[in-house]
Amino acid sequence: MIKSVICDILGIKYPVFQGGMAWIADGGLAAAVSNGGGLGIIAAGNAPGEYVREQIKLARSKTSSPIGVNIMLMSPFADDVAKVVAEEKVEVVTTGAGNPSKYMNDWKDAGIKVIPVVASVAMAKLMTRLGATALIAEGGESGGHVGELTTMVLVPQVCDATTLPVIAAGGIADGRGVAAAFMLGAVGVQMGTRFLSAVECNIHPVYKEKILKATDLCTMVTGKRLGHPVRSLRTPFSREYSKAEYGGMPDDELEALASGALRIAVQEGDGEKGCFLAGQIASVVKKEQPAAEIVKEVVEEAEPILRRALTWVV
Ligand code: TUI
Repeated sequence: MIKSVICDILGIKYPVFQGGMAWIADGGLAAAVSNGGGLGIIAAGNAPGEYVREQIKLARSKTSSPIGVNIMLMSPFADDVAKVVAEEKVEVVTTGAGNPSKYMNDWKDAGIKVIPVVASVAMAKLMTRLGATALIAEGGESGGHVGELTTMVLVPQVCDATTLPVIAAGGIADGRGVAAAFMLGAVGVQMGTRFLSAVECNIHPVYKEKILKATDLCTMVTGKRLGHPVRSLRTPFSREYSKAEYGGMPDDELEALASGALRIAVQEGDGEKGCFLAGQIASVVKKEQPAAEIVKEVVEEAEPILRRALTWVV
């Protein structure tokens, strides 16, 4: 049994968070993960506050365990969602793709535990100073919005820069990743790509199939030119976007090309027009299974790996 300080702080059984994947992580998935002893997280993505309120209520109707909401800070509705999470008093708020400083006091006043995603040491130090509960150090192996650094180098440097508990994310999808995260100083993990295969993950069957068939080199990063690098599966869409990006397409046309592509992947499974966000570890995701089973399995796999590592210490 692996238990860490983050389990005690949040009142969860296993130190496993489910990443707040935009358009994907709804109240149903979050509740399934929380019922399995992890921390289920509803993704606000680009949705308005009332959508998030509905999903919080849905999750609450399915679980009495703690849940989280992820706020994507580039969203035009970020202020709106920030208010809703305080009103609904969710146990945990995670943030991504930006700096949540302006919301921290309101959330803390509402008794919410704030766990920002950081992609640099500077952001880790700032969030520590502003009173975050813990930090998620997410490396660029992850799907979706990515920073510059890999998990391997980010996690130890963030651990050195903060006294807060650190959750590792990016490139973790099984027990080996969990064990490695603990070796780097983390006290928990966040996984996104692995939960795409969950029974309770409501994505188009084509999306799930693409994840189960993925190989090591099947993702790429687009969007660097506009300052929003995003990792997704190599598809006709991502290749076309990349060509346009490096071929000098004007910014507004480039943005129009991307708009709606996440929704199209998730809801329509359209391999031509969809943007299928996925991390570099997708190929270790082998089968569809209940979310609760995923949570338990990765932790149980990690335990003998950590024990075996110690046998090499003489
Ligand atoms: O947020 C994510 N991953 C995401 S968000 C998303 S939705 C989206 N839609 C369209 C365009 C772009 C995104 C899909 N995937 N991960 C957490 C994360 N946050 N990774 C890296 C960061 C990050 C980066 C910079 C956090 C803070 C930061 O600070 C910059 C600053 O403001 O100083």
